[in-house]
Amino acid sequence: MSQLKNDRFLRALMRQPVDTTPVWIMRQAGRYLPEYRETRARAGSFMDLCQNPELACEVTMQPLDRFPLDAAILFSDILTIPDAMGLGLYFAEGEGPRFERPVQDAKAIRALGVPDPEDKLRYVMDAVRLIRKELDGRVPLIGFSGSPWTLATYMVEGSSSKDFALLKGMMFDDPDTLHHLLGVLADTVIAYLNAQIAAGAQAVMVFDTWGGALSPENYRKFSLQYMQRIVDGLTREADGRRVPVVLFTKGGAQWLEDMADTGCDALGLDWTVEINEARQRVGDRVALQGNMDPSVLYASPEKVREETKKILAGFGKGSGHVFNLGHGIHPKINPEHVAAMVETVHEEGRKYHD
Ligand code: 1CP
Repeated sequence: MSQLKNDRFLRALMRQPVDTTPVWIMRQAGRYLPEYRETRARAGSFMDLCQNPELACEVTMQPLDRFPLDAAILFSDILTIPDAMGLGLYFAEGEGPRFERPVQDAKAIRALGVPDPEDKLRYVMDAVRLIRKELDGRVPLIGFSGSPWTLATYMVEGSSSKDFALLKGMMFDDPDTLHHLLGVLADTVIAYLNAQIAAGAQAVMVFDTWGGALSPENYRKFSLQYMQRIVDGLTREADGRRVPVVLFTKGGAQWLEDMADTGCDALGLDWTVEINEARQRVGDRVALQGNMDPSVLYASPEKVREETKKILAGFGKGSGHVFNLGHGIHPKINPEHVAAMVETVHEEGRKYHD
């Protein structure tokens, strides 16, 4: 494997010195880019795009060719796991993800097994291998997965949900069945992320998009406990280098200390917490990734620059900050505003590193 030409993302996650603050963007390959829409139209469905390693590699590279980003993220989706478990993922036009066979009772849940990542999810590993080749050491590649709790919301509800009625009903009435599901998912995520690392992922991120919908007690029991199992089960070194693990619970700002206690390397932050407060609370235990409100990018480039500077100043001097949005970029954002953000991070970021 070739040497990394730009490793400031990995160094910042390890809180090692960097020349300037690294930046990448959640959902950086996606519908706000005309070149993504073009490839997506050529692929057919969203799943056709994910399952074709050449096309997945092409869209992974698109944002890097436009902006000087410091990391690439595998183009895929968190819902490849339930699809590989047999739930039948599909995307109805303009409606988001759906499952043909959601798992809504103990019988369906007890029948689930852990899929072999090099079999049913081989297309993901092939994409990782191809992207690493194509990157040729330009920047590191991030692998990812959903958290067990977040995957369970889609698997039980059968689609996106606002209130998680079925899943939360199960949580209170039949917690043993839910714990069984979450246990199978944790084992699956460990195997899946370790396979991504073996295939070439140089950092991994766990997206707990819906953990913030839980009470503190139930967050610990039904989401954090399983992310802890994942952190404990992951390969933490590859090619003689640490493979950092980033945990992100959207709406989880009140639990940052507990998340840091898992032994992960970094926390993703949404924009509901001040980054300086988050830094004080976690101290030097973990690095922080975030946390600009994605809606800032609707404003003028001047305003985008101003808000970007505020986040950099909020974290302050020293390593341990990876600039990002607090959640995925929206499809209607003008790519020129993104360019203003990325440029400002690199220029202004120098002030905070010796
Ligand atoms: O039509 C299209 O092109 C589909 C839009 C789309 C895209 C671009 C979906 C469907 N997934 C993705 C890619 C994707 N999803 C990435 C790619 C890599 C990159 O960042 O460039 C990643 C990391 C994800 C992760 C993902 N998918 C999450 C976790 C992160 C988050 O944003 O909270 C979740 C919850 C999903 C489920 C999903 N897949 C797609 C959509 C529209 C959704 C969200 C549905 C919902 O809101 O409930």
